[in-house]
Amino acid sequence: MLNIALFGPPGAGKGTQSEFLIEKYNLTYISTGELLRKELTEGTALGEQAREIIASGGLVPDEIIVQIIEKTIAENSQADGFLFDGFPRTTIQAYILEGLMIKLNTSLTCLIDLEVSEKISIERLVNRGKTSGRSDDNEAVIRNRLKEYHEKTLPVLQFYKDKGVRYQVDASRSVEEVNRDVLEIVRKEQR
Ligand code: B4P
Repeated sequence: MLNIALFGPPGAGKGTQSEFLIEKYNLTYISTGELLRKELTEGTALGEQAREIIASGGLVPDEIIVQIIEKTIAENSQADGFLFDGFPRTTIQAYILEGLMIKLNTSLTCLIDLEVSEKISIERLVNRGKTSGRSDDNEAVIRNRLKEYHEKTLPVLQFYKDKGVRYQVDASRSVEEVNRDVLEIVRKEQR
């Protein structure tokens, strides 16, 4: 079973690279950001709990993320493999993912860390904000998302470095160049 996590700051290109990978490897796509936005659109109780936090650029509490992830994995327990986009984002979430993978008798194959500078993150997301309609795609909120990333998400890397499954990719290049490196990592890990 192939299980991949795409990691990186806001605007690194996680969503963009996910599209190539799910198509090529027939993976079940789990983007916590997308799942949360669906809850917001549907106006569920969970979505309402998350709305203000997302709009201000904070991280949604782990308890909410766990509910969403457990439900989505349970609904897709027969999947050939998973692609996690934007999860895990805290060390607690990394432990939770490990437990869920063990239950499925599998493990995370690789975590691909898409590295970009803050300058590029901000440029890409401000640009996307012109058309995305996302409440969190404006400069003040993006800066807060980056702050949260540095404080709460970056420490997750150590967890995967220790397990020997963390790979780095320079994500400041074109979509095609990044994609070539990402596919190369997955090809090697699949063996
Ligand atoms: P996400 O939806 O995950 O938002 P993100 O980190 O900004 O990633 P996104 O997928 O949108 O951007 P990408 O890197 O693909 O999360 C939103 C919010 O939900 C979080 O702030 C948080 O509040 C909450 N949340 C989600 N998951 C959570 C969790 N696990 N725990 C707690 N809270 C959670 O960048 C895309 C942009 O860059 C696009 O415009 C694209 O066109 C452009 N781009 C990509 N690659 C490019 C390239 N190579 N060159 C030029 N442009 C490129």
